[in-house]
Amino acid sequence: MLAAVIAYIGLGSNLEDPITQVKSALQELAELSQSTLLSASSLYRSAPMGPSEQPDYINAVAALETNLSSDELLSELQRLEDVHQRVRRERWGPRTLDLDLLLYGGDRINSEHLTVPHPGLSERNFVLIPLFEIAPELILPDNCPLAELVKHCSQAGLQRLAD
Ligand code: A4P
Ligand code: MG
Repeated sequence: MLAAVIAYIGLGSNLEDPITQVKSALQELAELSQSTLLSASSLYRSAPMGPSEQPDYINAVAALETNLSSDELLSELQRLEDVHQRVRRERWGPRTLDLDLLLYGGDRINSEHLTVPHPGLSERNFVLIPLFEIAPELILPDNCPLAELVKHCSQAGLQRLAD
């Protein structure tokens, strides 16, 4: 069996009651096999990146301790997206649930279907700020402290929701 690693998952939704979508996805992550949900950030409301004619997003980040391989975890995340009847229409367009594998331990992965760290990680405030909330000491695989990225990231368009 693989040694357990800590993976960070980015959650996003901007259709069909996004707050409920993200909360139920967190519950589903807590029930994943060979995995334990360690923590979850607050929910954040964020202005859409990409086409602006779409509703605001709800975003959050979760930390998962898992014995699943990165490929197995990606398959599970895609299965959960399907459970939420995610319709893939246009790139960066609206969606009921998007689950991104942000980090998988300290691994760097570049396969046909998986890029880790997630390519958008370092420039998206709706990823960096929730990640920092649950992992303020995190060092990224390129040895850059998360705190450094957060220091230089604008919080424009991002609002933490009360619990
Ligand atoms: N894939 C490769 N690496 C990964 C990874 N680390 N995690 C592949 C997850 N998937 C990964 O994904 C397309 C393919 O990426 C998958 O088949 C998988 O093999 P997708 O989720 O079907 O496509 P997508 O999400 O439409 O495209 P993309 O480029 O991944 O979009 P993003 O980067 O996820 O952005 N604005 C706000 N405010 N908040 C958001 O959450 N999200 C997006 C989507 C746009 N604007 C947003 C937000
Ligand atoms: Mg995605």
